[in-house]
Amino acid sequence: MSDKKTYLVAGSGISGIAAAKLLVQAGEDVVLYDGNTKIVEEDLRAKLGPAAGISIVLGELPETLVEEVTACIISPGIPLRVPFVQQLKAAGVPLWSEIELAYRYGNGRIAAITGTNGKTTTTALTGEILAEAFPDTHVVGNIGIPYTEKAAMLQENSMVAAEISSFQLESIVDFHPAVTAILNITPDHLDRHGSMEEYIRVKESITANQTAEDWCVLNYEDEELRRFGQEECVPQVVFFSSQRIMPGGLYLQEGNIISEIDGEREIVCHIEELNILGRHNYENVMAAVGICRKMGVPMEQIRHACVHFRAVEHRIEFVREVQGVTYYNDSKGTNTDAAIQAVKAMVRPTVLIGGGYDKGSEYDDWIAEFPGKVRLLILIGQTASKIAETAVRMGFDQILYADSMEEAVALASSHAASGEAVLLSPACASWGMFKNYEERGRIFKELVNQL
Ligand code: UMA
Repeated sequence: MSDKKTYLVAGSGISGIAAAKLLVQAGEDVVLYDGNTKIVEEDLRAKLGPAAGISIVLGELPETLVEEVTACIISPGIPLRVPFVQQLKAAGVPLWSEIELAYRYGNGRIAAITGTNGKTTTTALTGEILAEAFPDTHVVGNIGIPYTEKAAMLQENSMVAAEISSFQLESIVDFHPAVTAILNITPDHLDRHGSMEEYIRVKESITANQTAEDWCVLNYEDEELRRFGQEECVPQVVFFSSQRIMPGGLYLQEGNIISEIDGEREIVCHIEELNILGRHNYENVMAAVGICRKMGVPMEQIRHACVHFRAVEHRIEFVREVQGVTYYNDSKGTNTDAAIQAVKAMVRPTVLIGGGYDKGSEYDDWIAEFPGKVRLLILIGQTASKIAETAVRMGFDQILYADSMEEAVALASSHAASGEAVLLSPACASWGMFKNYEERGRIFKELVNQL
């Protein structure tokens, strides 16, 4: 009898395709399943490449199939409450998230990063720091590169920086990173997890298989994470804080990022040496430093990577300095919450370019952050007059209008004085004027680079 197993890969997005390819390469039988009947099977086969010969099931999952399955690899976007998953569970079929599969087939030392906000930036920076010391470094996960896509090439001495979402953590079994980090936990994805308690439990389960030999980096200023670190966390804890001195951990002091890990007080760098802005980003840097110190990177290499790190594209991304004016692209600021972070991060008087597609949002909270930060507002798009009315009602009347991004950048550059900043952070979606926020950000950067 063959010991070949049949794996059901659920979801045919980038996780499912990469998971199916990995299993086929390992010689297993695979059924790729997706609930969406509109998917064209030929398109999937094209994406599967060498795995194109596998069975594909679209729509309803036949009950007979459930009995044949060894394990189901579930894509992060599929909620566990859906009927076919419940059916598999009832039949005792093990459920593995796509990162669990990658962990089982992969090798190397893993740094796994989760949290509600900042995980992409922290993972990207962690990857860059690790790469300074270890040439065989891989950045994977929720950041947009399925972990299973890289699993087969991971060797014993490979380093992995993995961004892990709560969706991916729901179905881990043995996933065991050497170092984990939880950056913060604020309400998000509650529709999926049911309650804040459950969302917290899932996030903290990133440490579930860690032992007292391992490490977990936690934000001391997040009350829940402080409690978790002090009372429950099995691996050894490194705390970071942007608000107070953290003996034995990481903190900010007079603008310096300080590490006291391993009992040695070291200055990582001054925040003005960084190319990313804002308290939340200094927290991301502290987390990445803590992770990489525990992954064995010497401080000099950590420092070098930190001061050369550029923001993830479109997130308070430094573009260029022209005649003493610094330009930032925060096209990812597609809602007021994200745009508020960008305004708060500004350390110079700022000319702000905002406005865009109308999602029915209110702008009061965003404008309330302007005093002491925003000197002039340049408005574009459908929401221009709605934003202007709110601003004027709230006592802010330094407003100009532009019909295009080209005009907005020209206006901004002629009004911004040396020592000031120009920030594109629209608080609105881009639709109507642009295909998506990426296109909006790229056009802004092109115009700034032409100045
Ligand atoms: N599907 C079903 N049944 C369902 C639901 C979905 O069959 O009940 C199918 C859909 O028809 C679709 C497929 O599942 O064909 C999509 O799978 P997916 O949503 O898991 O998408 P992937 O393309 O595999 O991308 C996923 C992550 N997506 C989500 O978590 C929703 C990506 O994160 C991640 O980059 C990628 O794996 C690689 O690891 C995106 C994300 O939005 C960026 N993440 C959330 C966040 O950051 O807040 C968690």
